[in-house]
Amino acid sequence: MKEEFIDKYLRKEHLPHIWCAGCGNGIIVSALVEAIDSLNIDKDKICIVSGIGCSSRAAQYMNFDTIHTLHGRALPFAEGIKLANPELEVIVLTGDGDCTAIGGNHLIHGCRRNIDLNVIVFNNNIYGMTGGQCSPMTPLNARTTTTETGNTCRDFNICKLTEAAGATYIGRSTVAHYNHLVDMIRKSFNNKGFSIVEVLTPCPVQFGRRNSLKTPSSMINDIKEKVKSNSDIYKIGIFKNTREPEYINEYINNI
Ligand SMILES: Cc1ncc(C[n+]2csc(CCOP(=O)(O)OP(=O)(O)O)c2C)c(N)n1
Ligand code: SF4
Repeated sequence: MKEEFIDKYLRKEHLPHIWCAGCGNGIIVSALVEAIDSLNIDKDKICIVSGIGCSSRAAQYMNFDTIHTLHGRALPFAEGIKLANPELEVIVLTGDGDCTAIGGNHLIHGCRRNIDLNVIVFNNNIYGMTGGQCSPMTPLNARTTTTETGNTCRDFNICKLTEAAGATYIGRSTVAHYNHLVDMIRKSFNNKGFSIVEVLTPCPVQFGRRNSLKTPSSMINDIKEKVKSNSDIYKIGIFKNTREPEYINEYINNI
């Protein structure tokens, strides 16, 4: 991350961070602050909300108004904050487990309401913080501590899931495509409605070493290969960007 961004956007007193060497989480934080900086958004108009997990720790390191909430509950907290103060840009940082397992119901209803939030899903395909259990976004056949012989369940395609549920900005990028990632996040801020950016990111410690991807570089190469395969679940880009009635506007108009 650029030195000036560390001074401007991070809580240096909370560093060093807890993330393992080769974890992709720091790259996502860097892309997020770069997107915020490029849009010149007033720091006091931003609130960052996270759940629990390695990824959700990001909120603690960021020098904004932040709230590190409960596992799976970042979205209800964020919705409450946005309802109380619609002027705020509310950003949600969440892991694939946090967002689609325990928090999955909040996700689909947040999309259905089209409430104006910016959600960034750190998709490392696993529960990193708690020792590598299977998540709803663990690929078929992948080995985890709860699927030692290979995952027998299909994984969610979160972009399709949120499209069906009603989100109005949907994008996917990866930590191996940094400029693209900054762009996906930057564009999500222009949407007045529920925005979601899925970010494919490596967890070499809990996912990689169980799945023949022991080094961080092999994980990054694997992400690049998956993107090149152009299969539905690894395609990157914007999949939806539409203007539709937003929950708070509708609510206020109906009073
Ligand atoms: C109510 C509740 N259930 C379970 C947990 C334990 N827990 C903490 S983090 C986590 C999973 C984290 O996985 P993910 O959201 O994918 O984030 P990552 O650590 O991979 O970034 C779990 C199950 C908890 N803290 N609270
Ligand atoms: S366990 Fe995985 S997600 Fe958690 S900090 Fe380590 S590499 Fe990152």
